[in-house]
Amino acid sequence: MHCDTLWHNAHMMTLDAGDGGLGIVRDGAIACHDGRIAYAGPLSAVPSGLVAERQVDCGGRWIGPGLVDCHTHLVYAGNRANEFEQRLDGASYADIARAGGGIVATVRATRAASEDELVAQSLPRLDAMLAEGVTTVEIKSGYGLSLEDELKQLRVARRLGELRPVSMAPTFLGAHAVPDGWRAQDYIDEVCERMIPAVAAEALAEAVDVFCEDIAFSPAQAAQVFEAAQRHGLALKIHAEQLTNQHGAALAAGFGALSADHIEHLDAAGIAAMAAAGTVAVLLPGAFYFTRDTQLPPVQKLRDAGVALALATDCNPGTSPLTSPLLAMNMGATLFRLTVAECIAGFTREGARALGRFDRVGRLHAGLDCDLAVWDIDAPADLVYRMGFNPLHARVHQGRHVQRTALS
Ligand code: DI6
Ligand code: FE
Repeated sequence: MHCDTLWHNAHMMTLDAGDGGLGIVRDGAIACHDGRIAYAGPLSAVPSGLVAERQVDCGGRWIGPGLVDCHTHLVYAGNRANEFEQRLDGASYADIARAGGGIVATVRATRAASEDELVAQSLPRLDAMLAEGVTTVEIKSGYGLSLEDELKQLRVARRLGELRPVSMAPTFLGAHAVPDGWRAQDYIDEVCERMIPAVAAEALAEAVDVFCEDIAFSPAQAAQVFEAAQRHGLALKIHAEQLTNQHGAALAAGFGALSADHIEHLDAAGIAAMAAAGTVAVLLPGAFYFTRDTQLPPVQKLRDAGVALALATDCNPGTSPLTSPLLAMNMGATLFRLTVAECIAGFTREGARALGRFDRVGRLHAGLDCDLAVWDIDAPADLVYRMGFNPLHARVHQGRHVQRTALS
C-alpha cells in the first residue's frame, strides 16, 4: 500500500469503539492517502508493505479526530456587548428581545454589512476555532431575514470555507426571528416559498433549521418549514425547548431531523421521539452558561434512552459569544455532568452525526477524511479539564499538515 503520510509514535483516540467510548489505541499510527485515512490502528498492525512518502513522529503526543463544531452562528456583524451590560443590570434575554434588541439588533448590523465586511468580521472567530483543532464547522444563516441578506450570509459561509482549510456545513436558518414589518405567518410563507427554493437552487445550504419557541416560531410553522425543506432535499435541524417546552424536538424527530438543539425543557415524549428517530441531541452549554439558565437538559434520561449526545459552541453574539470548543467541553462536563468521553465524542463523532457526516468525519477510521488534531496532553481528560489553555500541537485537514504556529 502506498500512502502520502504516516503519523506514528502517538496515542490515539479513534472514537471508533463499538461501546461508544474513546476507542483508545496506545502506540498507534495513521496513514493518509489522497486526503483520506488509509489506516488507523496499532503501529504493530500497520499493513506490511505500506510505503509512506513522509513520516511524522508525533513524539508520544495524542491524536484524535479534528473537532466538529456542529452548531454555530459565527457569520454576523457587530456584537451585543451592550446587551450583555444591560443583562448585568437586570434585564432578561426575553425583555431585550421584546424591546427590539436581541436577534433583530444583529440583523440590522448584518444587513448593513457587505459580503467582504462580513467575511472580515467572521474570519477571526473561525480562526479561533481552527486554532483549537476544529476541522469541520457548521454555520447557520438567520441574521439576514430577507432573501438577499440570507443568501449573503450563506455566501459568506461558503467563502470562509474557501479561505481556510476547513470543511464547511452551511445551514439555512431563515426562520430564526420575525423581521421588523412582517407578520410571523407571512414571513414563514416567504421562507418556504421563496427563500428555501433559492437557497436550494444555489446549493448554499445542506440543512434547514428553525427556532421553535414562544418568542419565535410555533411548531405548526416549523412543520411548514420542514415540509418545504424536504421538498428541496435538505436535511432538518431545530432549535427546540431552549426557553420553554413547545414539543419542537418531537415534531422534528417525526420529520426525521438530524438533530434537536438546546433541549433544556425537553420532556419524556420528546426524548422517546428522538430515540426512535435517531435524532441527535445537540447540547449547548455556552448558551446555558451565558444566559445563566438553571433548567438543565435531561442528560441522564437522554443517555438512558440511547439518544446520541453532541456538543457545540453555539457561537453567536447574543447568547453564546464562544469560539472555544475546549471551553465548551469543560462546560459540558462541569455544568451538564457529561463524562470526558461524552465531551470529546460530542465534538467529534456525535457532532459529525448531527451534521449527517458520520461516514465522512469525526472518527479515525479508514476511508474517512484525514482530519486530525494532535494534542500535547498526557491523557484525554486534559482536554476537558483545563480552562483557557490550548494544548493543540497540530491540525490536519484532509491530509494537509498544518502546524499550530502557522495558524495564528
Ligand atoms: N437560540 C439562541 O440561543 C440563539 N439563536 C437561537 O435561536 C440566539 C441568537 C441571538 O441572540 O443572536
Ligand atoms: Fe443556536
